[in-house]
Amino acid sequence: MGAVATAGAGAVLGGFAGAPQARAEMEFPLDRGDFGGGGSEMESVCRSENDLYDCEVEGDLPPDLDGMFFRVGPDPQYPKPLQYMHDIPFDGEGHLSLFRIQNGHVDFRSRYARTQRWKAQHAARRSLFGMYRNPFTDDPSVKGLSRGTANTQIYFHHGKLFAMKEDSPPVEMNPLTLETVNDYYTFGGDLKGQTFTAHPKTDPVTGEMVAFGYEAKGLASNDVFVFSVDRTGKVNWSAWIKVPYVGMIHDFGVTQKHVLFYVCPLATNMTLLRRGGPHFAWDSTLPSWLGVMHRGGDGTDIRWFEGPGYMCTHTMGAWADGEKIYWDMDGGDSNQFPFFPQLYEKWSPVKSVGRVMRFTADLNNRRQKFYGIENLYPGVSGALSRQDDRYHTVPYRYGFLLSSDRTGGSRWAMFDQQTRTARFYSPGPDTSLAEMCFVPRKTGAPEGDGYLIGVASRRKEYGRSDLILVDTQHLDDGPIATVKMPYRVHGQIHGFWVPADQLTT
Ligand code: V55
Ligand code: FE
Repeated sequence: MGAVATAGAGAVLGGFAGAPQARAEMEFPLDRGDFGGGGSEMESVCRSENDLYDCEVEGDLPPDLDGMFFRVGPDPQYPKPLQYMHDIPFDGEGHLSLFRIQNGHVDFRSRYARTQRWKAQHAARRSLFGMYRNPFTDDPSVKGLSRGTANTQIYFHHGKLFAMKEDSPPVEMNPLTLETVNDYYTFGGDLKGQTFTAHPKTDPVTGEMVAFGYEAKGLASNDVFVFSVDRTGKVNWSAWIKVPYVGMIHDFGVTQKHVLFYVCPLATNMTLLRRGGPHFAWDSTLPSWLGVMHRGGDGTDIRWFEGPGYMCTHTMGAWADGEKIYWDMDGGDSNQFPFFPQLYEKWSPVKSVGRVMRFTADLNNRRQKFYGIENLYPGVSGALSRQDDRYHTVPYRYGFLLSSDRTGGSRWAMFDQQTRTARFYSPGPDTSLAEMCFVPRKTGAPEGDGYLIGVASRRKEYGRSDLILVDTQHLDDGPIATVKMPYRVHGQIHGFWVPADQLTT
């Protein structure tokens, strides 16, 4: 996935002029940096939906491991019209895969989410949607359809599996067949906003799922809808808040008592949108804001703490001690998504390096204006923080990060927040790792006791994929099992593990 090099605001804003254009025939661009590029070339788009019953397994899968590992990522269904060929990699249609693990066997399946957008393009046999989150660039025929691609994360709650994109409501999928059940899920009509995050959180005490959506009253609106859903799927609390400025709010934090928002300078840019560009641009003149509100309230209590213009995307964990909140995220000093334009300066790879940060704010301190910042592991860089998902909203001990070593090789890091130490699984130089998920060893296993699961790409084999399982007690020993795929599976953003016993309870 190529990055668009940008010079300054003028060059950037000038670059996206033009209206959508119909094309008579479908040609796949050869340059993989172009949207939908590469066509049939290795390491380019995938597009093929696959079933593989009884995958080849090297090593031993734990015989009692029973569950589903889901992943999803953008996989362009069709190349874009020429003037949108340089769309960003986040705009491909959501392609899901499922590794069903049971009795030491693995069955693989992959399917596109049949979103409204996918169905319209399928019927037309071409791309109908223009730039990333830019409705001004769409073919007139798709007016009124959801633009959602369902390409970012999978989540499971009240017996339902959702595929999500933060600009639209979740898409409900059948967790065993990956058939699309509902292309616009609204929690029985109680999702009052038009959007839904890719990163809901589940409260392990109440079983509630807490979620939000930003730009919830339409394009570039400063409204956020925040709500919770009980174990049966009923919305049991909701509130509206407003953000200090409109920008990407990719993830959020939830404690037993609070909801936390982080607004950072990847700002929604109407000028860019009107000129046919992508949704966001990096505006280094802006600060970041950390908002804290109470769950169960009406949102008027939200308090915003100011901070430097960092870019943070993913929550490792969040909790509260009374009215003092603690929020761990990975983040960099500046823009981490170089394919979004920089308004004022050149993109800096050094400033974008991600570290694990701890943010704090104390609601009982009336004078606190700025949130507290601590760099927890200065020597470890990475992105895509995770935790043992059973510890959302409560104090936690173990965190995970897709890290890179000094040579740029990828590795999985496991942090012990109690001892402030990190351990690693490093696959060696010829493999790149995707984000990992934590899998509890069994129902009720202690925090962090289990496996890390995720996809490895073998660079010397044209990116052929293996699914690997590493024991968290023995990261150094390498995978206990490797599911050897005979091809490269489609790319992913996030993955999600669902234990089989959750399907029936
Ligand atoms: C992210 C991914 C997205 C997106 C916004 O990983 C943020 C962060 C795959 O799409 O639209
Ligand atoms: Fe994410």
